Amino acid sequence: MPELSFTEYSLVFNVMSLCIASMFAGALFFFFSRSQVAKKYRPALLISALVPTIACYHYVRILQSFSGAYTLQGDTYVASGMPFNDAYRYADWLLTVPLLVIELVAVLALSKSLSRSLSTKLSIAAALMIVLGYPGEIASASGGAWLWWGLAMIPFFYIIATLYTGFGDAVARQPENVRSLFGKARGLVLITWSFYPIAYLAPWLGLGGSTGEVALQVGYTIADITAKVGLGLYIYFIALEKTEADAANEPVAVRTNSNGGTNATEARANGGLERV
Ligand code: RET
Repeated sequence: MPELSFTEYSLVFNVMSLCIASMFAGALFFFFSRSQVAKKYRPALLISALVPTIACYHYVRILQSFSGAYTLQGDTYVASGMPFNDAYRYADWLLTVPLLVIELVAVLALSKSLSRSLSTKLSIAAALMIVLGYPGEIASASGGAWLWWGLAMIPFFYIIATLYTGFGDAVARQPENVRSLFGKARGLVLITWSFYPIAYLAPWLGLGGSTGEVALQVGYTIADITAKVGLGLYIYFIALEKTEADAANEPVAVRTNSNGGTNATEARANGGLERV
């Protein structure tokens, strides 16, 4: 572990701490938002809540491992001798990256067969990408790192290509607002996910030392918040739009309630028609 100045150490520590708070808040928000959307979109929001829950736990461990790897000497943080355990990140990604692609498919509520085939293909590719990347992350020679990087890039491109071309006309058939939100969610995946394979190579491209270490830790952490909570927010807005669109397309039976209002909104939030 390279020596870190007080400011560098604090930056990494505080960004990881911010990440724990964001993941916790995101998990709560997505979990309790399920009641705002129709039943068929709730699994997508539940997965959006599980992802930051898993990450929140792992970031507690990552932060603990990071602070244990350093000890303060004068005004500089030096290696304590305890290794920083990068495996927590990979364990987190192995669980959450497949779930992220599944939530993106789930929120569209496509036909069962298309939904199942897309989720299976994408989640297997996502897990494979992480498994293939790990040996390179801990490699001590650049040859090994490049080899595993190259292998992990195959499922990476497959996932991006499938997100852009593998949905057939299922995306085109969505209401306009949903199409636009889905396009942005896909763009967010493309941009945030592209950061990881670039950051991975940083130590082998000459960005070493304390600047490299701080950039890598801060970069991964911010990318994780955006990829998990940011994508979850898109999923939430897509689910809300689809709930509204479904309700607008159905002949909603309206009943006047005791307050003189109607139950249409409640009926929609519950997944469609309320028969009266
Ligand atoms: C690795 C290894 C090198 C090649 C590639 C990689 C891709 C990693 C990605 C990780 C995404 C993580 C996310 C986390 C969410 O919080 C494994 C670094 C392609 C794309 C989205």
